[in-house]
Amino acid sequence: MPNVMYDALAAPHAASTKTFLTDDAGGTTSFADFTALAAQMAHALTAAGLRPGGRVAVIAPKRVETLALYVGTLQAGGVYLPLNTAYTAPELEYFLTDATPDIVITESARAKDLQPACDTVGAQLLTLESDGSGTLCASATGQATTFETVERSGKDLAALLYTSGTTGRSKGAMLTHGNMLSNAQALTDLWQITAQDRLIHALPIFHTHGLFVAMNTSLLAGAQVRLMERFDADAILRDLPGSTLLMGVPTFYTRLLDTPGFTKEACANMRLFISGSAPLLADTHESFEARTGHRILERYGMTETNMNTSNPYDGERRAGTVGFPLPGTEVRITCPSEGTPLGKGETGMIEVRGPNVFKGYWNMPEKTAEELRADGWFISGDLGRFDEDGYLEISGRQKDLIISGGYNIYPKEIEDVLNGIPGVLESAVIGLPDPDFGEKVVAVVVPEAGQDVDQALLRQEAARQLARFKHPRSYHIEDGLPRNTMGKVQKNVLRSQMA
Ligand code: MCA
Ligand code: AMP
Repeated sequence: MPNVMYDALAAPHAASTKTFLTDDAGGTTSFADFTALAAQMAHALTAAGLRPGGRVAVIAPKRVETLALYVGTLQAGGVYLPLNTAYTAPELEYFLTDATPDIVITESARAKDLQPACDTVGAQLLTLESDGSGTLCASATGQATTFETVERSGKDLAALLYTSGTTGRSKGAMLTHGNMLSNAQALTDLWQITAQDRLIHALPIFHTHGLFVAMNTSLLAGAQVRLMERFDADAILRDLPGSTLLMGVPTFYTRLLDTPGFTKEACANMRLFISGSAPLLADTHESFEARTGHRILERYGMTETNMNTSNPYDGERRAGTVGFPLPGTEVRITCPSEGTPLGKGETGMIEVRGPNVFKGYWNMPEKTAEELRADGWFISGDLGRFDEDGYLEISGRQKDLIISGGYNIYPKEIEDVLNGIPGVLESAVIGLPDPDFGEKVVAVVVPEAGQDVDQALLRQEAARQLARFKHPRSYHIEDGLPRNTMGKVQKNVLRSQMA
């Protein structure tokens, strides 16, 4: 049966004995073994009750089996829903009850916490441990290594990815087979990824960057992937000579620049370094070139759209810009309040239209209507302008968002937690510059009149409810927050005060 993503990404490799994945322990998996494992995963999922269009929620370690689970989900007609392994139980409970998956895959250590939500939505819970054992693999092992692919057209959902909302609740971005394949094709062509490439993969596999940008392009091109459990500059240094490609967030590049031994010679075999998910400082760009002789290629994307723009492969990679719209994708600048297109060189809202743009937010028609225009333009929430040569510069964000080490953090979510603590009148969470993570989270808390707020309590409550990367790195107790005449908190004023 035709299945858009599976047919392009996995089926062509079913008989290939070439190495696809190499892991930290030196284990290798060929393309053929990978597609066989994906088929076994598809059987295991179906046996556990996955229906075409059903969601498979995955909170699992970065392993070959997890990637096979992704491809197996697509093959079985399911919708892949990856979730950050750092999320706390209350965070995960929200995603599971909102997405109502057929299947939830997680480590057994989390099973007890997640079982009630699974029971509520009628999901089957299977386990996948960091050593590859667990009930999922136990079920997969005995299954056939081929699977009758479930039909999926370009319009069918392939993935559901949550992205936090500026007004609190996270929104599930519905991505179709057509969205994902068109983007993978555009990037593979543009970045000239081929079967001769070997990608160093040190990103997490629960976000667009590490899963779709990195894995979909590699599968499409038949490239090899060196799968690292996490970012480790020394491990990358060891793998550079046998590799050609690295995709990372700016923190990867600043950390590599801080690593002795990261030299031109060490990078001699490398073809391309790609950066995204957060702004790459022009300074980092220049230092990187001076050190390695390579100009980092910066691109720009979003969960809702996959990638939108990229600096050129051939031609000038301009620091401080995210390049040109991808072939097939349109980008325009509009007036943030009126939505009308602005003139050349003017700064405004970045809007995106094309085959990469998602179908809408899961169960949130009003939110979808607010951000996705009827004629297909998606309102990104990022502000920018095209320079005189057509390179897109991102100048800021209209959405209240902090990007720390490539992870998006919505201040509102943290403020809601802090405001719920007894004795807290109100709070404001801001991002301040950080040399390692780009931005760091800082909380300003105003106690109720006559009350003392215990910082230990603030930390404790943040730890209970929020993933570690969202925790404020410092708390400041103040008598009040700066406001404009409309009563709105002036976060720009707070940022300069706190800086
Ligand atoms: C880890 N910590 C963090 C972060 N990562 N805190 C804030 N921001 C972070 N990004 C916490 C750890 O829990 C730890 O807490 C402490 O900070 C220091 O951890 P460290 O060991 O230094 O961190 P790490 O494990 O080396 O991770 C840093 C990292 C990682 C490699 C930059 O965060 C990472 O892989 N980021 C990539 C995120 C990503 O893939 N984003 C793409 C989203 P403690 O000290 O208490 O233990 S997709 C996207 O944005 C769009 C679509 C796009 O365009 O790509
Ligand atoms: P996410 O919600 O995780 O999809 O993150 C998407 C956001 O990351 C975008 O809306 C931008 O604000 C930001 N982003 C991604 N790539 C870049 C980049 N190269 N430069 C600046 N910001 C970026």
